[in-house]
Amino acid sequence: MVSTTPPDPKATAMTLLMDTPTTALTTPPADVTEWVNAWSEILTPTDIVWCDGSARERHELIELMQSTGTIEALNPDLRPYSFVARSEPTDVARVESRTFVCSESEDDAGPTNNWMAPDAMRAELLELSQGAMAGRTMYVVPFSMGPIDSPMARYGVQITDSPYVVVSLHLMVRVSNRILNAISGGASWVKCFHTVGAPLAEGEKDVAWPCNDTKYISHFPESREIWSFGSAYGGNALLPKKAFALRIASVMARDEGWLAEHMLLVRITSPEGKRYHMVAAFPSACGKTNFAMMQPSLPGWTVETLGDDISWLAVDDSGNLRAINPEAGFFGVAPGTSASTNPVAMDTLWGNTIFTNVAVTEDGDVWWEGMSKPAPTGLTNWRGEAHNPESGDPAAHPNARFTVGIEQCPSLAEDWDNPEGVVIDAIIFGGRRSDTVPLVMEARDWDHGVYLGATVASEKTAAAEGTVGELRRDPFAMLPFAGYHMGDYMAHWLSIGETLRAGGKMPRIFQVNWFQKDDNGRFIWPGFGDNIRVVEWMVKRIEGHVGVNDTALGLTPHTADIDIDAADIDQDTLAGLLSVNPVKAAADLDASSEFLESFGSKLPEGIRRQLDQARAKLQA
Ligand code: GTP
Ligand code: SPV
Ligand code: MN
Repeated sequence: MVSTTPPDPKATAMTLLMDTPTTALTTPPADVTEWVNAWSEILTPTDIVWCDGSARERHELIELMQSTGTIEALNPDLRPYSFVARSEPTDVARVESRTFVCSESEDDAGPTNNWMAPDAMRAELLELSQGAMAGRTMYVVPFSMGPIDSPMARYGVQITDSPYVVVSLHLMVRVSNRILNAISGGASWVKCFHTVGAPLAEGEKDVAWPCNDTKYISHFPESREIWSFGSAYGGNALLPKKAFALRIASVMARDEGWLAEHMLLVRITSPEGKRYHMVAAFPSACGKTNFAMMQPSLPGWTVETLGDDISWLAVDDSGNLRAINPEAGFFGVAPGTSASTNPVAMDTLWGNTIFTNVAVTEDGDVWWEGMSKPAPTGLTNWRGEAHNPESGDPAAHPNARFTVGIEQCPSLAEDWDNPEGVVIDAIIFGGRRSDTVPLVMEARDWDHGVYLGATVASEKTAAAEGTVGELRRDPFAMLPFAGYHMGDYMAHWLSIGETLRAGGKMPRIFQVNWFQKDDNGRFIWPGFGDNIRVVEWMVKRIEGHVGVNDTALGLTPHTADIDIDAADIDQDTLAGLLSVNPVKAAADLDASSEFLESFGSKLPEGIRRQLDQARAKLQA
């Protein structure tokens, strides 16, 4: 390994920051510079670049990545200024088995997180990181989660040796050197260290997707730090997203009295012109982006996009629950996205988009399973080889993704980056369940709603490593993302309910399941734009226009109250989707109960009470 002396970071900063259109920053904050210098001594990068978030910087990195083969330009006539990246086949999704919450006490991480003592983890990663950036540039990326200067925004700085990560961050979050000024002014910031862990010897030729077989995605909740080693993919490497905005932010939220959630955020407008704001938590690859961009099939309804993956929620001075989207772009699932399922996403992806692990057509455009039928001939698959349709392998990786700025989304709400956020009328929980969970239910009250969130289970998807289709408990769709003990997390949700109750402004809580299947394995509910029919029912409930059936699981609709006019489904089928099978429900309750009881004394009394009530109701 070759060790080089990086240039004085301040001098580097001076020259690069001259270009910035955002601020005339003179000197980076001393604490950031100190942190950068300390890491650079360990990592021994060739040079250090302080990023400003400008279009020019992005352009230069895109040029660089084309020259190294990390990205390839698509046909500019079909997909202007858009690129495809192909990852190493070993680096295609979040690696939950290598994701750690390193709280001081193991008990704080809880049974659902991998834990290692912070000192031991630091020692291990420091050893791995010696010279890890040799031959590479270290980029210093200052970013804001949430509108800069919003009371709900939080700042961070990511160091990384991956230009792919820097460009992705440009598209997905607010990267700007204005944040360094805010930090100089005393704002706190989260330290995000990332390396692909692939040092280059002198003269060694780089590969298109450098990464390391050894991976660690480590979180230090007490010191608000993230150390990520070995992967360049998604949530493993784009640290502001899952690592910061969920794992570290959930700890900040616990300490400061708010919520950091794996939730989309939308504005629904009824034909009467009345607006409702809703958040929905579904596990990875279970429909958040699609819901957030819904084109309602019921006339007169509109859905405006505010966020598609993460929401930060807080009770304001008037007692309302408010939400912002801390991100500024999408890292969305490509397979299944089409002009019929999600035309808004297809429009959003017109250009300026980085696609990762998709297939490429003969004429240089993108393709993935579900985009069109039949598949075009002459595809290049996600590994860069000629696609063989006979092989049975997909042309695009099942977790292929698009990275694009939110401003390109045609359904984006005009005020999406209002620093005040929006007042939430309804919270929705959901999962991917072939059976057992009805199409929609309403919670009896807040605590029952928290119980519905706590008992979400979902069939696994390709968004993380593991067996696709296997059912797992995924409370609040936060199993891989809660930065502290899941039992304490549930207690925190119950306590937010108490605060809301004091102000008398309780959002409704619902549970949905778009994914029930028939005996042939086909989805029964039409889904996508037809999901508005379920949302319309929620609005009727909010307005007090319709009654419910009080079932053992929760409040379900009268079949006649869900408008299926002109939808591809009949009343009997709908009745089936809304029904509760007591035998399956009892088995599910047993599984939930076993999972929740594993929290021992950390399981809040409020959740245990709900479990007892559910059991009593099922036996009645
Ligand atoms: P992450 O980005 O991983 O958090 O995923 P997500 O929750 O945003 O999921 P997304 O909306 O990208 O959908 C994932 C997959 O589910 C895609 O293949 C969609 O086509 C499919 N999907 C989304 N909504 C529906 C629906 O209502 N019905 C059915 N059958 N499939 C859906
Ligand atoms: C998810 O898995 O929920 C995602 C993709 O949104 S990633 O950013 O990789 O976590
Ligand atoms: Mn997600």
